[in-house]
Amino acid sequence: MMALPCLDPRCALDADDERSFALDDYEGPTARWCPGCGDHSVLTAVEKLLVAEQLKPEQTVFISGIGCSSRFPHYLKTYGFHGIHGRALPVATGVKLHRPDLTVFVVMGDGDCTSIGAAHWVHAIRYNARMVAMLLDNSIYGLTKKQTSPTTPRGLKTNTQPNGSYLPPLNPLTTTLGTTNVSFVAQTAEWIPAHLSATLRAAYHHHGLAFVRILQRCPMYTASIYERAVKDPSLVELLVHDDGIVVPELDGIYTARTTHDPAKLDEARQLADADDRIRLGLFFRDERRPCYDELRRTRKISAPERLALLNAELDKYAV
Ligand SMILES: Cc1ncc(C[n+]2csc(CCOP(=O)(O)OP(=O)(O)O)c2C)c(N)n1
Ligand code: SF4
Repeated sequence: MMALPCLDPRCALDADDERSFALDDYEGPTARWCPGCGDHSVLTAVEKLLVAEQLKPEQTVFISGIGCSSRFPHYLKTYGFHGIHGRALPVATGVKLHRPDLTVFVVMGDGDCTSIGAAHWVHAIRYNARMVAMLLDNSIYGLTKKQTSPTTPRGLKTNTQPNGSYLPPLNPLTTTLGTTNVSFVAQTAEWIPAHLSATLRAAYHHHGLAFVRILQRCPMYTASIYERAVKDPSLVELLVHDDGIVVPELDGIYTARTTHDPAKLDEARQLADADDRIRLGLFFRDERRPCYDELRRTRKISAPERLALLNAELDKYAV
C-alpha cells in the first residue's frame, strides 16, 4: 500500500529533498548485545528496511522501553527514545499524535510489552495509531539476568522460578488478536532473515498499528528454546496467501505450509492458538479499522494565529 500523503505543513518544506540514503546514514555505534543474540539480526533487517524505503533519518524515530532489546535506538542514527520499562507504546502513541509526519517504530522485549506494559499494550492496539510495534520475544527477562517472563515456557528453570516456570506461557498473538480494533498481527523469526525482512516490509506499509512478534534467540539464557527449529525447517510452518507475506526465497526449504487468508480473524485466532508448532506469517490485516491519530488530527495553527485566538478569548472578559 502507498504511504499516505502527510498533512503536516513541515513536510512541504522538504518537497524538493533529493537526498538518497545508504546503510551508513542509519548505522550507529557497534551493538553491545551478546554474540549470537537475535537482536543483532533484527537490527540488520531494520537497517535494510530503512535503506530500501529511503526513510529520512530525521523523520524516523525508534521508541523502546528498558531491556536488552530496548537498547535498539542507541544503535541507529535516527531519532530515538530509550524510555521507561513497559511504556514504549504510550510514548509512541503520543509522538505519533503530535508529529504525524514521523515514521514511528517501537521495540519491546516480552517483559516490557506483555508484563509491566500489558495494560498499555492492549490500549495501544485498540488506538491503532500508525506505527510498527516489534515484540522481540526471547521468553525471558534478559537484561536483569534470567527471570521468568509471561512468555517463558512452562517448566523452564529461571532465577525467579528455579524449579521451573509454573504456568503455561501467555500467547502474545492471541492476546493481540483478541483486542478490539486490532488491525495487523504477524509472527516471524530472527533466524530466517528473508522472512523477517518481508514481514517488516509488510508491517511498515500497513495503515494502522502493525504488531509483529519476532521470535528471538537469547543464547545466554534461553538457548534451548529454538535450537531444534533453527536446525530443522520442518518444525516451522509458514502461513501462505497472496495477500500475506510472500517469501519466494524460502520455497523448497520451508515446505510445511498452511494457506490462510489474513482477512479471516476467527481463523487467525485458531491458528495462533495452536502451540504444537511454530507458525510464521501474517495472521490478520484489516486496513479499514479506525486510527486514533487520524481521528484526533487537528489542523496545525501558527503561533500568530494561536495568539490571536488567545487574545479573542481574553477579550471576552475585558471590562
Ligand atoms: C519500572 C521498572 N521495573 C523493573 C525494571 C527492571 N527491569 C529492567 S529490564 C527488565 C526486563 C527486561 O526483559 P525484557 O523486557 O523481556 O527484555 P530483554 O532484556 O529480554 O530484551 C526489568 C524487569 C525497570 N527498569 N523499571
Ligand atoms: S542476555 Fe540474551 S537478550 Fe540480552 S544481549 Fe545477551 S543474548 Fe541478547
